[in-house]
Amino acid sequence: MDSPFTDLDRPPLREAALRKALLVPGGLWREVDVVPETGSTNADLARRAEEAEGLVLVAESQVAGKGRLDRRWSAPPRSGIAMSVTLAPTEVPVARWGWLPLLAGVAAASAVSRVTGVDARLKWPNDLLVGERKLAGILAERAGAGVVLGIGLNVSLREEELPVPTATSLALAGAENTDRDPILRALLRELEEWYTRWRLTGGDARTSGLLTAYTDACATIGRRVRVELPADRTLEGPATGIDEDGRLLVTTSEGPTAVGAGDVVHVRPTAD
Ligand code: BT5
Repeated sequence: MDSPFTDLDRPPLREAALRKALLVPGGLWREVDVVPETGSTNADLARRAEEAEGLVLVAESQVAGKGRLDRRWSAPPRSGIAMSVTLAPTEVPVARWGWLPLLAGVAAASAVSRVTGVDARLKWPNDLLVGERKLAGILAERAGAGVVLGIGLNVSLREEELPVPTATSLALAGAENTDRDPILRALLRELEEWYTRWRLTGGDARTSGLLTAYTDACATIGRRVRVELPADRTLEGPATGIDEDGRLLVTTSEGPTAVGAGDVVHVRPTAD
């Protein structure tokens, strides 16, 4: 399975073509590297966070892929996209940086829909779902003066390869196209477009159009949810929207409460 030639359905990414398409004058992306294997692309870029924004690192295989809160992200080599980028929106107040993982979700859902025809919904804060199953996860971590934003997207995984039964892949969701090169290109272009728009408004989700785009794609808003917080605390009630800092608004018996991604262990829909 480890040779690039044994699985013809999983050709390697074409680094030179990706660079040619993405590294354009005046663009956000400054460097695009594709490595055959690493521990975690987020960890690698966190070590280089002070260098510049616009660094892109993609791994064909991750052996210590990170989720949030010490959880793991795992997928077979070349079965998906494991990518991180550095961003430093210094003109945006830090409180609003909570929008970055949400922004990445909007960009990823839009790229996936355009290239593969698969309609993914967003589960606040950071998951792309098809039905109730997870197609992609996003991890934003503060590093240096900015943020490392990582995205893991399942592309060609077969049912028996899924790391957890709650996962899915583009192939399993009936994608028209499972070629990773155009998916990755679209993902980085959408990310650049949304990031630039958001940043130019000083991180204003309303005027940048991000709030509307997120709300339209979000499967969490309008549902009753149970939010698990650290130390066994929970909140329960209808999720009614997202505030200006990207926090989920939940109406509990004590009134409206805003929950930040950093506070959450799990958000689950509950039966009414
Ligand atoms: C996430 O965490 O969903 C964020 C995942 C971010 C992964 C990317 S890959 C590139 C970059 N470099 C990294 O090291 N990380 C980022 P969380 O919400 O905590 O979800 C983690 C949970 O998702 C795990 O505990 C599993 O239950 C499940 N999971 C693991 N691998 C999965 C997969 N391939 N597909 C779907 N679910 C998965």
